[in-house]
Amino acid sequence: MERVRAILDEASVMISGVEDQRTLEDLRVKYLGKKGLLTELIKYLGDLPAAERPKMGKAINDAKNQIQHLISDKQSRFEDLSKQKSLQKDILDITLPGRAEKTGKIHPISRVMNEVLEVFSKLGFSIAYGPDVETDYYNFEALNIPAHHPSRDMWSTLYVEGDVLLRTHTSPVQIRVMEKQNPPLAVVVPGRVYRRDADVTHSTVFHQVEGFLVDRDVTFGDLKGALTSFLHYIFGRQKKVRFRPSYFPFTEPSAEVDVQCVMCGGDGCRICKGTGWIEILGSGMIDPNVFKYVKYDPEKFSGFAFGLGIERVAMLKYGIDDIRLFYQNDLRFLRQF
Ligand code: FA5
Repeated sequence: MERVRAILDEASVMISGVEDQRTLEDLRVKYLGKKGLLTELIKYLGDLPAAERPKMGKAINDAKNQIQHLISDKQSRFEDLSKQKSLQKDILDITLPGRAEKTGKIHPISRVMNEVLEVFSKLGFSIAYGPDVETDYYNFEALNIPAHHPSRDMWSTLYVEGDVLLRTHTSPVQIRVMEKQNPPLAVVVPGRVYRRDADVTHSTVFHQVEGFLVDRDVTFGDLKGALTSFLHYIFGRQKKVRFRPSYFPFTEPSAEVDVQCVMCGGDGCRICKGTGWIEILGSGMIDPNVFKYVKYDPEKFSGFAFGLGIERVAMLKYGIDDIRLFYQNDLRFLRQF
């Protein structure tokens, strides 16, 4: 019995002094394990007189329970401690401001394109589309530009193969629509076009919106009226614009429209090549020869057409001095719109 008490006393002192899990486990094995001190004592029970065995057995069991109790206590204290430590380490400050999600923006070219289409749809125009890969016939021939004609030089054309090319303007869609529909019609055509062209105001791939209106008694006054309303919508009434006589094989008479250069306010700079103006569109009264290709009677019908450069409009609207910025996808640039 003394030995039991001595083991219990020693275990109590040892367990209360333990500071880590591993030593605690060692102590459990030492006192309660299969070969532990108390388990060893049980082996000697058989040597005792039968009358003393129950008393002794109970004393060993009680000692075992007490030691188990001390170990469990210590164990749960260790667990609390490590929980506290990890809470301190992984502290979550719910008062910190959150990280804002970066949201996408509509690209300035799409934005201007949508705005232009919206203005023309308010003026009663419907929308049509045509292919980027075109034939010589639609891009040139049916627009009154025969193969031998020097005006082909106006469009630095990228050919795919033979008579197949990347359209140099949206004008071929005029022919495609007029082949299928009879006047009266008022249509706009948004699309990508391609030319072997590149500098601060010229891109190899750029966007145009074609517009055309055919009816009886359409005059140059109608063209000027429609385009002036459009320009006022887009740039405001205070912006200076001018109609300048020009030449296109598929219109007669023809005019180009310039807007005062935003970079220099009209004084002349590298963007406007010293002229003070930036050209945004070509236009004119549809040439009667074009009507012959689509079997419209030029005696009955007349019409106007125009082709607008979207990048140029965006440059003027937002004061952008290099067309290439639109295609570089630099987020610092794109986030400003
Ligand atoms: C044409 O493409 C004619 N099809 C326009 C037209 C349509 C005239 C209907 C009459 C009737 P032009 O080559 O000038 O014309 O181009 C029209 C507009 O596209 C220009 O005013 C300019 O704003 C824009 N543009 C032309 N080349 C480029 C380029 N390389 N990069 C960006 N914009 C360009």
